[in-house]
Amino acid sequence: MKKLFAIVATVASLFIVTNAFAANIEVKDAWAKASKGMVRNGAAFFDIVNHGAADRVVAAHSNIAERTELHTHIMENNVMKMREVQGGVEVPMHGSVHFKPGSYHVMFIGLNKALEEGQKIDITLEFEKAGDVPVTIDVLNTMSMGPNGGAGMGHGMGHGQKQNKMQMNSN
Ligand SMILES: [Cu+2]
Repeated sequence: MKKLFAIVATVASLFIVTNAFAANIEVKDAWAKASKGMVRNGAAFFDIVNHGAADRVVAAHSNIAERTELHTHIMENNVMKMREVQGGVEVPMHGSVHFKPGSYHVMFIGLNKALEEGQKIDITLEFEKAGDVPVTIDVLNTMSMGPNGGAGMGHGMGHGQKQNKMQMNSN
């Protein structure tokens, strides 16, 4: 009984320090960039940590935009393009996946309203095994490179103003 209590206390404390903890999946440091000007698209980034067997993110859902999609960036003929991810994103056993600018991201297409700095957004990530995992996203200022100041990030290719230069095939 004492052991059970210890486990419950540990799980409860995890709820406080992370955005989401469902089964073996933990989603943390979730953030999005505040909208700039008339841009009606946005993107969210986070780290997914898997404490169990291999799983897969198969979809993202929100009610803040017309469409919420899993995207990645690929280089094609030296042009950076955004693509909707086909078949989901694998999260390896006891591994992690980083959704970050220039790589995997959750894409909001046709935002209902501009994302404001300081705002919090609730979305759901759908996993093959863990099911629906709620994620709370912090909207940071337009200059932000993320909650950790962009440490370890690539060349900073993001969204916002660069949006219209990218080609999308998700229609
Ligand atoms: Cu995108």
